[in-house]
Amino acid sequence: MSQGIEQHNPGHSTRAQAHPNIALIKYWGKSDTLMNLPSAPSLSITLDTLVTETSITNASGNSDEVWLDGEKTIDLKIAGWLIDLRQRFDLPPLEIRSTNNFPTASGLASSASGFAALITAINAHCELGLDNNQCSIWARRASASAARSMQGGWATLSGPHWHVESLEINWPVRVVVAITDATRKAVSSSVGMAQSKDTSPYYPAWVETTTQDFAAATDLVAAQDFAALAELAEHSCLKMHGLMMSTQPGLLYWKPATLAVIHAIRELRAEGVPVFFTVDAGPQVKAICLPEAAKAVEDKLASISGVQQTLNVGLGPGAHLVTNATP
Ligand code: 2P0
Repeated sequence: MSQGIEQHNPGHSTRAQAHPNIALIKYWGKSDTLMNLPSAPSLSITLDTLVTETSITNASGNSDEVWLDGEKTIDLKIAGWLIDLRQRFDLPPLEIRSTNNFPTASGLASSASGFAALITAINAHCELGLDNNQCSIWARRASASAARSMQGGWATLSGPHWHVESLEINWPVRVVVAITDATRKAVSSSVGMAQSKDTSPYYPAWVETTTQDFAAATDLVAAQDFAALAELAEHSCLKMHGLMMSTQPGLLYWKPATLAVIHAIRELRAEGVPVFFTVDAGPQVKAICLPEAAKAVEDKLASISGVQQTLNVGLGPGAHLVTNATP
């Protein structure tokens, strides 16, 4: 499967795009840090509008160059992942340029879209011959949530193979993102997960019940049972944040406005609006709603003090190539 460096045209550039995904049944914790295997399955929706675009060219020098949002960067996670990839494939030094049209590392799943776009672009550029499942396994080794961004729409990541699978359902929900603080989070997900596993007394119960939640949620999505999915997804989210808060030192990703938005969403649902919330490892709130409710949800969340910006997005495609131009 190894590809010779001499096959790569130095001027050739390959671009790929991928979108963040939002987990409704959450992933938090690993059973194997070397292969980055989650300790429990997760279920997600891949978004449109928010996008990572990554371009790959052969580097002019002898080492990789990584540019994130226009700044030359040394990214240890990318560097370590490339070492693993080179144990399997013969890659030339690469110039990697990646841009996000949304805040990086603030709970909007930039590592998910980032690594999904990266493996998609490298796979094509270096002719690795990986299929979508294999790409999702390489994406997962970098960031488990990245495996899910290989797939569009409703997707799952579960054992024993731990590659992405599509739920093969056309259920076009909308997601209103309420941004309350766009600065980088203080504790990365990988570090936080390890701390939770090592220190939280709730961790075994989290793993056991998330596996049950996942099975129930796949059935609810197949039945398009929004009301029951709303209750289960909020439970998964709050249970994950309970686990985070019970970690030592406690992981508290919320801002005051995060809680205000959660309460507003619960009030809307009590009034009959089909909407529920989820929150990841950051202070933003994602309100998942049926399409007819999206405008009212966005208007309500935008009016809350501390909400800096709202985004109203739909479901998007999996990672894909943009172009394969040779200048
Ligand atoms: C998720 N998160 O299921 C959960 C919910 C954040 C909270 O997956 O360690 O960047 O690189 O595998 O995938 C974010 O964690 O973690 C994440 P690693 P990742 O979306």
